Amino acid sequence: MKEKLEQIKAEAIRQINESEALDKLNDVRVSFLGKKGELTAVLKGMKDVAPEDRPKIGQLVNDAREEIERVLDEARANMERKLREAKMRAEVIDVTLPAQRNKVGHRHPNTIALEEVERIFIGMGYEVVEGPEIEKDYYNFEALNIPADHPAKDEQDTFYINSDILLRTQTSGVQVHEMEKGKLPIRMIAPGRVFRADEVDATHSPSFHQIEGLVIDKNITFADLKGTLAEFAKELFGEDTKVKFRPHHFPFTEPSAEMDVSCFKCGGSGCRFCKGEGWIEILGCGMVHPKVLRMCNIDPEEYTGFAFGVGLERIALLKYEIDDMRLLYENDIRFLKQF
Ligand code: 2NL
Repeated sequence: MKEKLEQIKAEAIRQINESEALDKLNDVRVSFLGKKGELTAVLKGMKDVAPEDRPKIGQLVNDAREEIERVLDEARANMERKLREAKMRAEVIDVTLPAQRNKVGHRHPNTIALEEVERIFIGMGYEVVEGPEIEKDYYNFEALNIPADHPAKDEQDTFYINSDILLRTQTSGVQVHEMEKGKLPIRMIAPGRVFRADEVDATHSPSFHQIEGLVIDKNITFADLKGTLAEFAKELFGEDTKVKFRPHHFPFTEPSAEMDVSCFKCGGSGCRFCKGEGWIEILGCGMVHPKVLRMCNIDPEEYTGFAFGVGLERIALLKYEIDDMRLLYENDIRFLKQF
């Protein structure tokens, strides 16, 4: 009996030492100490032992049980300690590591260009004013000396909501509203989205952005227009930028002009960027037509003014050397993050 107990004990200890996980240890506990375990079987066999030997054998069984339990507990404690240590090593936090940076988005090239233009004009004392994208025919056309039969009002170019209301084709309406308020002088720019029924291609979109500017005061002349826009061009494209004005026609200004800037790539000698011209067309401008002033209750004998309009996408494409306007609307992050 004693030998049998020694054998059981040795086998239990051997299995304990071989166990690599806590559940294996538990299996060993069950198979030796459990209700149907080997030691329990020995106790059940006591009825075959001579009564005088029973206490001794009982003592031996208990000793074996205690020994196995002790080895089991020791093994479990060991295993748990090792697991804890491994966990500590795996979860170690190095507080000296740099923090993970938050990914910050990018401003759209249109926004960068707009904020640049706004910065320049705010610096010259202008106010930035916004207005409705859905506008009355009167504010978009009529008040700007574009009468009912003018080709600019063609159904093909304009999104009409009804015969009286449309998606604005220019932001001039914002300036008409401002003039109607009767607070003079005015120095403002009106940036915003405008709409034309144009086919999409590399330089056209049915929805794009315009920045118009308006100055109304006493004694404003074409010299003020030239000086202001020359300064704007220098700030936007560089100190060496030259400007030239070509006569043009707009219904809302008289005289009218288009302004070119010397090519900021080649300085004016002609290159691929300016198509060998040396000049790049940048905006339209002119002295506010007396009819427009009168329609806004401003006396053209007392006040004069100049106005201009520039395409925001055109500036963004030029400034960042983008050759297709559609890239501005696709919102591909790989494109946007370059600016
Ligand atoms: C262009 C350039 C221009 C204006 C816009 C304007 C606004 C008022 C009065 C007079 Cl309220 N003029 N805006 C003036 C000249 C040019 O835009 O290429 N437009 C088609």
